Amino acid sequence: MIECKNYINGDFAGYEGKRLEKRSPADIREVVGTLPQSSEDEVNSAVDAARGAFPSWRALSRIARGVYLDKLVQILKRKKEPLAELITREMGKGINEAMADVIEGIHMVQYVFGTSRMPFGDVVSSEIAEKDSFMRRKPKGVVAVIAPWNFPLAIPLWMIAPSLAEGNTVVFKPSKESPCTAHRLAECIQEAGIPPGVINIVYGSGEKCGTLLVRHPDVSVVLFTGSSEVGQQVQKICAESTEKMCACEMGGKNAIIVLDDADMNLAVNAAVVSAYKTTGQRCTSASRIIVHKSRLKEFEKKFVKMSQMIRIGNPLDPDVFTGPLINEAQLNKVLRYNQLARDEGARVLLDGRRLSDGELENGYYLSPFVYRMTHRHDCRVLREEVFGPHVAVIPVKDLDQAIEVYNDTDFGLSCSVITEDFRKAREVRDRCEYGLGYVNLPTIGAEVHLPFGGVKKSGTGLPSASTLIDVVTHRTAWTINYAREIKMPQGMKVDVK
Ligand code: UN1
Repeated sequence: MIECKNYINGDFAGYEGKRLEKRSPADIREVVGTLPQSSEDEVNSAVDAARGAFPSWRALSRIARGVYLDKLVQILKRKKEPLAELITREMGKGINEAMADVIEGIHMVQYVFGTSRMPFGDVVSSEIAEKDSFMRRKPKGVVAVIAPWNFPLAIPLWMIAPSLAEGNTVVFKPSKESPCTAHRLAECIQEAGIPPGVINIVYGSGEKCGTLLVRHPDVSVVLFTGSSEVGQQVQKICAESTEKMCACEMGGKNAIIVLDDADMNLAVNAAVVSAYKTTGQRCTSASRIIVHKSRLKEFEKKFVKMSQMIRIGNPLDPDVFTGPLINEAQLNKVLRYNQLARDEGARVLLDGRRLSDGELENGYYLSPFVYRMTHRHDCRVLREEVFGPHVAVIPVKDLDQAIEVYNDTDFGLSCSVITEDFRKAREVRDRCEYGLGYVNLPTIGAEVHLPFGGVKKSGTGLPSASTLIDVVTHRTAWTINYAREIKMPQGMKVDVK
């Protein structure tokens, strides 16, 4: 059992108040850890610590900051196995996926460490030969990181590592559903010798602790990954201040488009992976499969068969494909959407229900719900994010209709097309609205050196992962004159008359 403690100014802080319990979604009898519910004073001390550490951290060379990140990577690599096991126990995804989460986090820190020896600006030409101009990046200050539970290590590190490398300091608030991984990360940060105050961690609810952080006048940037509803609130609060910047990664209603020439085995495999990995609880998960009508029967038959075959159970068992949902509320939400699909006219191909036999009795397990539905703009289940094993198969008559159906949601995160025809793939590339596009692949599985982020309600247009560097830095112009006189651009005269 892990007693999570706020990590402020390099120390694990004491806490007198009532602790929340974090139980395993695979077996709610297991208490994985407990966490504090931070008070306003505690949040303020974390921000003060970050603000206090900012001048000396930014004054280090980028390479010196990178060296700390390299130390962190060495420690994370050594602790890969226990971290992955903890992630699985804490939030219920399969052990292989939990390991991929750890590896993705490590990749981000490695990537950022590598960039510490890369140029961090541009040399820019001037109209005046005697002038040198530069674009130089400067850190913004204190970055608040508010991260979700579905990637307890990778997503925080996507946001923390680039922020630190660029010279910012950080206050990180993990989700109540994944505090223990954050606590272990704090231990790794301490062991890496990252100076006190450079990164601080506070636990608590989004409503209280998250809001306090977002509102705090000393926070310069908010990096948020979570639901669209909360993301919109974060944006509103930040808009009240003139300089506070936020980058929000939010939901998705992602789809795979299966065209008439698709390799069917590939299509079905991509659909199963996209729909059921992490129990459909990735923002990149696919809950819509848009299928050309000439291949509909064949796709449905194979997809339903595979959906019945997947092993659902204890996520620590490496042979299990799909673990539990994160909590009871989420399980009930998925069941409500299953019912809504029926009410909205779905033809149910595979009924999803709560699984409670044997060892599943004490967890939040659900079997896949698969249905066929003709696309209608007013159909809520085809437009709203569900976050669970809930999949619509939507028949279309041609490529144009597939693209139209794909775009008819408020989201635009991840899109995949299964085709052998490069011309059709190009149409999808150019006409579908997404941040992550794939051909002959699942909608999940992005890599850190690419931009990660969507359009419409999926994001604020400031992608994270490698491109987060643009969000946590201010690009400044720096111009030097080497002439003995003032020479102006745009033909401006300087002789004083
Ligand atoms: C998320 O679900 O918020 O592309 C992130 C993927 C992962 C990241 C998902 N690399 O599925």
